[in-house]
Amino acid sequence: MKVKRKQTSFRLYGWTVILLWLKTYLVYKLFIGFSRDTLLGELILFISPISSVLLLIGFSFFFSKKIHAKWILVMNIIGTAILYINVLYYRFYIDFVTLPILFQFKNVGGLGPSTLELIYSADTLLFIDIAVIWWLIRKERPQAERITERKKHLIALVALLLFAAHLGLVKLNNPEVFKVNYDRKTIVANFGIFHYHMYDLYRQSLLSTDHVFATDKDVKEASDYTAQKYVSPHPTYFGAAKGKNVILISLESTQSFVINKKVNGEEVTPFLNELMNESYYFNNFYHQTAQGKTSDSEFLIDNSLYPLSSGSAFVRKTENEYNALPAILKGSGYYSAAFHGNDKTFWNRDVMYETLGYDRYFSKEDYQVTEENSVNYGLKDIPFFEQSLQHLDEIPQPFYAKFLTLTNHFPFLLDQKDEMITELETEEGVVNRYFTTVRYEDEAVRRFIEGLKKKGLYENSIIIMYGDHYGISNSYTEALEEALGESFTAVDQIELQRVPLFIHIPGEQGKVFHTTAGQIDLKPTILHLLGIDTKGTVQFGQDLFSKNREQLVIFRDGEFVTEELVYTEGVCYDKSSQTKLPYGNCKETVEIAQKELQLSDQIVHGDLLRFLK
Ligand code: GP9
Ligand code: MN
Repeated sequence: MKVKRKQTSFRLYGWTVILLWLKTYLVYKLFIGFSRDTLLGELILFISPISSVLLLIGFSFFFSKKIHAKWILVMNIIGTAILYINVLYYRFYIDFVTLPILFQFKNVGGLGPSTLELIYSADTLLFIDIAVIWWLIRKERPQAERITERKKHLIALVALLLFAAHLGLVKLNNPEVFKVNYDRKTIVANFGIFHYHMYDLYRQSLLSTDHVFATDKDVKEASDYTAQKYVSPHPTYFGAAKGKNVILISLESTQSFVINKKVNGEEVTPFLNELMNESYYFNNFYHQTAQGKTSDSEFLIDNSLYPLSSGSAFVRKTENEYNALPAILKGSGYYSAAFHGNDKTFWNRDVMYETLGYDRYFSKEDYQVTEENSVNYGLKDIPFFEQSLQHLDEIPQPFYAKFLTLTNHFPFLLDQKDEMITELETEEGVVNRYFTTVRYEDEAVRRFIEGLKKKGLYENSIIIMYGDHYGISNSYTEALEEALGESFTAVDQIELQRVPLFIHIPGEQGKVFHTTAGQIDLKPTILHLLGIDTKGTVQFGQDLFSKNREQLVIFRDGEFVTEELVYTEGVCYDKSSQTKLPYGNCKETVEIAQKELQLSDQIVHGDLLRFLK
C-alpha cells in the first residue's frame, strides 16, 4: 500500500510535467508558429519549458497530502491559462503579454468583439490534459507525504541543472540575447515562456522604483543626447503655418498599402488619393507603437518620446510631468481639445489628457450615440465627424484639435448599408472587411473636410492625418498577400509598418516626400511649421523637413529601418535588394537604437522631465 501511494503520487507528477511541457512546445510550434533556423535553436525551444515546469509542479511535494494533488491540478490550469492568454494576444499583436497589460485590461474595454474574433474551436485541445489530470486524481487519490526529503531536493536539483544546461546552450547558440533586449519574441524563443514571465515580473518591480531614486543628474544624459540630435528647421517650412489652427486626425489602423490601391477595380481611398494633389504626403513614414496601440501613437506624437516597451504610458505613467504639444502650444495662445467617440476612460485618456495639457476632451458622453449610429467600439466615423464639427464651434481659435477615428478597428465590422465597396473573398474575413472599413473611413474624412470648408476652417488650419498603427497583423499575411497580389519577405513585413502621413497647409501644392521617418518626428515638425523652435527640448524626433535629419526609424523592439538598411528578427538587410548583410553593417545602429530606447525609458520611468521645470 505504501509503495503504491508513492508511485501514484510520483506518476501524477511525472505525467503532469510531461503534458505541460509538451503542450508548451506544441503551442510554440502550432499556435505561435516559432521556427528556429538551426538544430540547436530548435533543441533550445524544445527544452525551454522543462525546468520551470519541473519546479512549479514539484512544489506540490512541499505541501500536505490534502493539498498535493490540488496544487498539481491548479498549477496545470495556471500554466495552461498563461499559454492561452499569450496565444490570444499573439494572434493579433505578434507579441507576448506583459504584466502591465493585465492591469490595463479595464482601460481597453475588457473582452470585446476583438477578442471573440481571435478564439478558434481548435483551442479546446489546449484544455484536454486538464481533464486527464483531474480524472487521474479522482481515480487514484495520490498523496504526497510518502515522498522523502531527499527526493524533493533531487527534483529541485534536477530542475536547476537542466536550467543551467539550457542557459549554456542559449549562450552557445547566440550570446547576444543576454544583452539588453526589448524583443519579447527572442526572449521567449530562447528562455521559454514561463521564465519570460518570471523575468517580466522581476523587471516590472525594478522599474517601479525608478521614480523614487531618480535625481536631477539623471536627466542630463538624456538631454545631452537629444541636444546633439536636434536639427535646425528648414527656412522654407519654418513658420509656414504660423498662427494657424492645427487639426490632427488619427486614421485608425490605416496602413500605407491602402493608398492608391484598388480592390475589385474600386479605389479603397479615393478621397485621400485626391487629397495628395494638394498635400504633402510622406511615403516612408512608419508607426512606432507597441502594446499601447492608439495611445502609444498619441504618446509618440505629443511627446516625441518612445512608448513603453510593455503596457501603455497612458495607463502607467499619468503622474509624470511631460512637456507635451498641448502644454507647449498653450504658451503660444492655443486651446487644445481631443475628440473621440468612445468611452472617456478607454486607454485612461480622461486622466492622461489632463496630464498632457488638453483643455477639453469630447468623448462618448458629449456625442449622441445610439445603436443605430455606432458599430464595434463606438460611434461610427461619419456621425462622429458630423457631430465633432458642431463641437468645434465651442472652442476658441487658434486651436490644436485632435480627432481619433474608430470604425476601421479590428475586427473591422460595418453595417451592410455603410459598405461602399464590395468585400474581397480571401479566406480571412478580417482582411476582406478591412478594405471596406478603410473605404468608409475615407468617406468620413471627405465629409469632414467638406464641413471644415463650409465653416471657413480649411483655409486657416493645417491638417495632419496619420495612420496610428497596423490594422492587419502578420498573422494574416497569407490573406493579405492574396488581397494585394504580392508575397512578403521579412523586409516587406517591416515596410508594411508604414502608415500614411498627410500634411495639408493651405495654399501649398501637393508634393511627395520620401524621407524615412516615424511618429516620433511629428512633434518637432508641427512646432517648427508653427514657427516655434524646439532647440533645447528633450525630444527624440527630428523635423521632417529639416535638411540634415537622419534617415532612421527605431521601433520599440529595437529593430530599425534607415534609407539603406533594415534590421529585423536579428538579421541585417540591404533595404533595396533585400539581401542579407553581415551583422557588422547594422551593429552600430543597433547600439544607437538600444541607447535611445533606454534613455527614453529612463525619462518615462524616472519621471525625469520634472527636473527640467
Ligand atoms: C479606442 C481606440 C482604439 O478608443 O483608440 O484603440 P486601439 O485598440 O487601436 O488602441
Ligand atoms: Mn488604434
